[in-house]
Order: sequence, then structure tokens, then C-alpha cells
Amino acid sequence: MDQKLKIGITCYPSLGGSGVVATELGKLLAEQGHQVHFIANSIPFRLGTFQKNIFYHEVEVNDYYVFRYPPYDLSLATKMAQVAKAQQLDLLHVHYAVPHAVCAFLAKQMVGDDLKVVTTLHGTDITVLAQDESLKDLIRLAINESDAVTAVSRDLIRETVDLLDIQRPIDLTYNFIDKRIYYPRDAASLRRDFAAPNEKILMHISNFRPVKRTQDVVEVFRQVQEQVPARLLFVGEGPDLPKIQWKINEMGLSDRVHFLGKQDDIAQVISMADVLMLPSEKESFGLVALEAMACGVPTIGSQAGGIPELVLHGKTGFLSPIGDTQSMAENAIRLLTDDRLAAEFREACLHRAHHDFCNDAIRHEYEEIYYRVLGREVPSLKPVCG
Ligand code: GMT
Repeated sequence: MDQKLKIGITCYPSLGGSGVVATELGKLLAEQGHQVHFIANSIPFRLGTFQKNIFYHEVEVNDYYVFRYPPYDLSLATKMAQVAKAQQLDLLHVHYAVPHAVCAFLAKQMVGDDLKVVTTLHGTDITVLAQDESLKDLIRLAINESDAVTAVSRDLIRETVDLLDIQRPIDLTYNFIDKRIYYPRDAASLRRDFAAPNEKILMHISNFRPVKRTQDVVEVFRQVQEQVPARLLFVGEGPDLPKIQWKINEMGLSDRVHFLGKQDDIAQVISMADVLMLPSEKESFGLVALEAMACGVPTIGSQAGGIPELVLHGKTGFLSPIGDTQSMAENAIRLLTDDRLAAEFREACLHRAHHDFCNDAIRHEYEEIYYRVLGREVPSLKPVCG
């Protein structure tokens, strides 16, 4: 019997870390010989060029005249069922409970029980949406009806169980980095474009939503640059951007802060930084801190959510209570003014990212879950990282 699987993947094709993880996982699975079918409303932005075993099925929304809001979710569920039948998919792996796990549940009703559903919870689908009473029952249904559920940190599992009173097991499957892409790049010449040789670079990368607490990034930087010659680089775009720009102008810091906008080659950009700033209010994992770690860059951040499971306080970064900008600034100054400490942290970052969060091992963890729900033996041994 053919051991390779036919897997449908649905994710938000253009939204942050969950889309990145889903797409990179699909590419890794395709490299292993599995057939991967992305089902989404546009091509996932990390998909890149043609790769064997990867297929893309676009969801088209029917804009019938009685619809005030064209029903994307129903079109997605229908497309999932159509692709599952036509391609004889073994399973759907959906990233995000709302609406993807709900759509997968509907698709399964149309296709039959042989189609298995694996749901991965990433963050605000639980920490924000599951607090909404009008969505709670729907999210609980989608979680309980999935054949397997994974979450990207212990903290997210705890929060899911507590908020939704979930009794079923949830597998912990951390996010990962592709070691072929995330390693310290030579950024010397790029660095010269932004900072003088004696200046340190602090960096923040996000979608600038309120949960990222970008105002804390600015406040920490204000305190740091009073003690250490430094620059602050913002990478990304999002709703809080105008507020940050206003605050920076008001503080008279505009000549020391640079906005790089959205960037594709994050490994190259992060390699310029001395520290990454992640002072989030909520963060189930913090993929960007892992990407930084894999490039040898420590994180100064908050103790929110799953961040402490990833960033080891005093080893691969420093963590403070949410909103404690003074402690964050002190930690950043400590790291930026002690070259020996910075070198130790850099080594610890590289070791941790490449040993504990490598693509091969985590991809295998997902495969184990797939074979388990299908009631089949896992055909390969778990690879060792490093
Ligand atoms: O849920 C969100 O806020 C967006 C989501 C995303 O698509 O980037 O981020 C979540 O998933 C990422 C990938 O697993 C995690 O690294 C982020 O920590 C998580 N965001 C939050 O928990 C705020």
C-alpha cells in the first residue's frame, strides 16, 4: 500500500505566522513525497516557485444578488469537499479554528468519515475569538469534531482547555524554522545603510496590531538610546503604524528610527539586528522570535503566552512582565553593552533554534499525527536535529 499521503491544507494565505507555518509545512511534506493541495482564497505568499507535489485550488466566492455578505466560508467548505473527493484526499489540515476548522467539519459531512480533519490552533483564534460568547460554541464544536487538534504552545493548550472547557487531548506541536533559510546571514553592508559602526540595532517585526504593544517598543528604545548609541528598525505594516510614527515624532526620535515596510527575506533583515523586541500583550508562540533566534539574535520581550516556552530568560533573551518597559530597557542595555554576554546569547540562540525547533523533527511530528488519525503505522523514524 502507498505510504504517502494526500493532504489538503487551508490557511490564511497572507496573514502572519500561521500562514507561514502552514505553507512551509506543506512544502516540507511535498519534499517527502506527500501530495499537498492548498485550498485557499489566494496563493499562500510563501509558496514561491513551482514545486513538485504541490497543488493550489482557489476558492471562488459566489456573489449572488441577495447576499449582503458573500458567504466565503460556505464556498471554502464546498471547495474542500470537492477537492477531497476529486483528489481522494486522506485528510484536511486546517490552520485556525475560525472559519477553517468549521469549514473542514462541514466538508467532512459532505465527503464522509474517511476524510480526517487535523486542526492547528495558532493564537487569537482562541485567545481573542474564543472569548466572544457568540463564537464560543462554534469553536468548541470545530475542536471537538476534529480528528486531531494541535496547538503551537503549552500555554495555548491551557488557554483553549480553560476557555472552552475542552476535554479531548490536544497535541503540542511547536512552530519550526527551516535551517536552510534561517541562519546568520552576512548583513554587514546592509547594516551600514542604517547604523554607524558604534551603533546597535534594535528591531521589531510584526503586523502592528494592538496585541503587539508597539508603543512599548518605542518607549524601550527611548530609554535605551539615552545610554547606548542605537537605531530602531520597524519591519511590517499594520493598523498601529500611524500611532507609532506620531509617537516617534513627538519624542524627537525620528532620525534614529527607520521603517522598512513589509519584507520577504526576513532572515536577511533580522541578521542586521542586535536584539529583537517582542513586548506583546498576547503571543501564543512568537514565530518571529524563533526566526531571530535561528539567525543568532536574542529577544527582549514580555512573558506573554507561549513566549517563555521559546525564549529562555537569561539564556536566549530576557523576558519581563507585560508593559514593564523599564525592565525591558535595562535588559536591552545589559545585552547591548556586554559583548561577552551578547556572544554567549548568540551561541545559545543558534543551538536552541537549530536543535529544538528544526523543520525535519516538527514536520515528522505532524506526520505522526496524520498517520495516527488514519490508523496507519508511521513509516519513518523521527529525524534528529542539529
Ligand atoms: O492569531 C494571530 O494573532 C495571528 C497569527 C498569525 O497568523 O500570525 O499569529 C499567531 O500564530 C503564530 C504562528 O503560530 C504565532 O507565532 C503567534 O504567536 C500567534 N499570535 C498571537 O498569539 C497573537
